[in-house]
Parts: sequence; C-alpha cells; structure tokens
Amino acid sequence: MQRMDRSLPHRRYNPLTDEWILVSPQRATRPWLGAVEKLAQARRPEYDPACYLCPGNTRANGAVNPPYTGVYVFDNDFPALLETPRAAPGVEESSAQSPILRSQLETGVCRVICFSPRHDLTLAELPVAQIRAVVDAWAAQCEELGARDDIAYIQLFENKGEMMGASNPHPHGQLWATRHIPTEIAKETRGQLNYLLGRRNCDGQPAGLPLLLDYLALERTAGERIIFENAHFVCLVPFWAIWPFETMILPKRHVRRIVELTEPERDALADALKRLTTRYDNLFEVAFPYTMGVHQAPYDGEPHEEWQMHLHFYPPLLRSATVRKFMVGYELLAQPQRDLTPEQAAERLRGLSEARFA
Ligand code: H2U
Ligand code: ZN
Repeated sequence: MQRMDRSLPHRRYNPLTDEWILVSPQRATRPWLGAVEKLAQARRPEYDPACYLCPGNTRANGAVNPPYTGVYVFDNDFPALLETPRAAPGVEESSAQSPILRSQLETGVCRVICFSPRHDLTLAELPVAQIRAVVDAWAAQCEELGARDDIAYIQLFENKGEMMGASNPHPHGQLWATRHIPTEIAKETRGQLNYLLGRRNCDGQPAGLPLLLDYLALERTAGERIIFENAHFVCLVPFWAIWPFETMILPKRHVRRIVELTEPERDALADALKRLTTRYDNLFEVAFPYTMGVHQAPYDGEPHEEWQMHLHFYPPLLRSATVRKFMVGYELLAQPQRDLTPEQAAERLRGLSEARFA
C-alpha cells in the first residue's frame, strides 16, 4: 500500500472517537531546538502539616485522615455527584418532553485516591511496588463500584501539576463513578463496536479482534510510534494523538476492564507507569504535568467484547517546562491541530532515559 507524504499538512482519523485531527509538520516548530528553560523546583517536605491529604491531617470538612502507610481512598468531601439526590416533589428525574431540551438526573460516587503517604513524591518517583498498590486500589474500587446496579461507568484519573488544575502536589488521583456512561466512553464504545460489527463472518457473527488489538499489531509492525513495551503492555504515541506528547498504554491481550488484569499484568502495568512517567519527567527535567486515566468497558451488565482497556496520558507541555500547547482558536472551533508529528514525539520519548533526572 502506498503511504502518503506525511511531511505535508494532512489529517488523521481517530477510529476510537470517529474524529479527525489536523497535522501540520511543515510548520517550523522544532521543539527539540532552541533554549529549554528549566524551572527551579523547591523540594517538598515528606510530610506537610498544612496538606489535607497527608496522613493524620484534618481535611477541609473536618474529617481526619488515618495514619495511612500505603494507598488511601476516601469519599470526596466536595463531590461533583451525589449518591441519592432528591428531586423536588412533583419534579421528574429526567425530561425529554422536547427532543431539544433534554436532561437527566445524574447520580454517582466521587473518591480521592492518595497514591502514597509521602507528600514529596510523584507517581514517577514512587517505587514500582507502591505503583502496583495503586493499580490494586484502582481494581478494588472498580470491583466494588462496578457490582452496583446504580453505577454504569467508573472513571479513574489523575490530574497532575498546577498547569492541569491539580489542587495539591501530594500524589493523588480521583474516581468518578456514574449511573450513565459519560460522553468519551460512549464515543469509544461506538468506535470499537462499529469496528467489530464491521468484521462479521458468513454467519453474521462478529469475527476478528477488537479494534485496539488490530491497531496494536499494526503499531508493533511499524514500530515508529512505540516508546517501549514490557511483557504485558505497550506504550505508544497514538497515530491520531492530539496533545504534543500524548501517549497510550495498551495491554497485549484482550482485557476489557482493569478488574480482569492478572497479578503479573498488574506488575507490568505498574512497571509501564513508572517508566512512562519517568521518561516524561526527563523530557523537560520537570515534574511533568498531565491528565491521565484508565478507559475501560462500562460496568452496565453488558459483556462489551468490543472493548479493550487502555490508559490515556494527555500532557499539555510542548517545548519546555513552561511552554504549553493551548487548545484554542481553530482547535476549539474546528478541529484539533498539531505541528510535531506523533512519530517525532515518539522518537523523542524513546530516546529518553528511564532513570529520573536528579
Ligand atoms: P484534584 O487535585 O485533582 O483537584 O483533587 C483533589 C480533590 O480533593 C478535589 O476533588 C478533594 C477536592 O474536592 N478534596 C477533599 O475531598 N477534601 C479536602 O479536604 C480538600 C480537597
Ligand atoms: Zn501531603
């Protein structure tokens, strides 16, 4: 098959979300040239008496954290969702009297997940065994919440760094679990389902592998967007990446949900998280900001054979510790755009050390 000239402006298709992105490699932005400013970063203390996530401290609403020594999960004191909201008498829980003005009551659970008692460390600096404990906590939360019939989806995520809106440098993530399937998950479910249904055998039964496993095979053959792999996971820059150094971590076998990961796979996921976040920190020698999260099949009682779980990392930085990409203008109004190609981004990330800068 003829490959198009990827040094010219082109658009790339994201089959997960059924969206296009614009790539403009001819623009002279060559992020690896020119001055790279370094940020002076103050070393944080191991324990901060003013931190609402440190062990033993009092949170904003008066609750006291236990003297925890590993991963610590608690219900968010300022949740975006309520478990049992009461509609006012005579008011419907959902309304679609008009196809234009539709609303539904949303219920769910919001929790905060402290990755470590250590205030001064980030995921990249935690020992792999502690990251493994985070993976176990994620799976345990999904086991518990996924069994509930008022929960259809559990979004695990981490906002890291002030640039991404994290409120506290203490290493932590969150989960929001909802009665309805959120927008991005609905898109990815449709994308994966359409792919599987497009490959029926002569009996009309879906045949072949899920979208992301076929995609992974293509990537492993091409090699140019792969950053590294271990026994059970591959880390790559997606062909359709939007953010300059956006990446994805994918299991090598068909895994729909995080709860299905075996012990060795959980170890391998912890290893992949450690290696990727360390490379990120080394890119601009800074605690690299990002939003990351696990995408997995809904917990709505359906099998979702089309689904392959994966992790997305969306980092905002482009050129240095202080120069970020903004999704504004054309991107907000028309379609996302990037200058640095995904292949160039992968090459840079591949070239970095897995020992964190000192
Ligand atoms: P972010 O840093 O990603 O915003 O997460 C911190 C969360 O911690 C945030 O959702 C919650 C906030 O509501 N929080 C508490 O639950 N208790 C507190 O005492 C302060 C912050
Ligand atoms: Zn703290």
